[in-house]
Amino acid sequence: MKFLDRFFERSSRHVASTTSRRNFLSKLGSLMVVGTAMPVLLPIDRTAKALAAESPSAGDPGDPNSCDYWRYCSVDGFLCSCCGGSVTSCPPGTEVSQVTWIGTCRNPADGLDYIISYNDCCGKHSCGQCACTRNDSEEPMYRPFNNNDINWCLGAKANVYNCTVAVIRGVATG
Ligand code: ABN
Repeated sequence: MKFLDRFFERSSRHVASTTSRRNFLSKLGSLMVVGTAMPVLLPIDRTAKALAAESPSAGDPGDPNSCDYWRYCSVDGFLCSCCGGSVTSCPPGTEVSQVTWIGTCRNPADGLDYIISYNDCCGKHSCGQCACTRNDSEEPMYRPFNNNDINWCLGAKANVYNCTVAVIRGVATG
């Protein structure tokens, strides 16, 4: 019986100490501190912001069929939006290259810099429409890692180049 008394006393004390108002407030305080530190400590997924910029709206100004469209700041090739595809999708019958050229373009709507990948669409002869050569931050061919005059279809199943898409991959920070 003494054992049971002690057991129930201890459990009741434990429940009382862990459910007190002070304990609740201290836990809430800890959570708040951790919550404010989280964005600084953890890598943040900014895909939502990037996807918001994907939707054609006031947040994505300009004409995707024009070389002047903000996402094409570092493009070199035929725009898929003029070739039966769109700014983000390849024309039917072509496949997207997995190896690609990456640029950083400023969206005039929100002033943010976005990481854009310029994937080539492969498997059909050159589209020939809307040829664009903007090349922000591009460097000469003797620095191949910083040059975008490259047929990325050479890394795909079908090596024939058709056109280029411009896909937002994220928001550039720092
Ligand atoms: N990345 C566009 C491209 C394709 C073929 C040749 C030059 C540039």
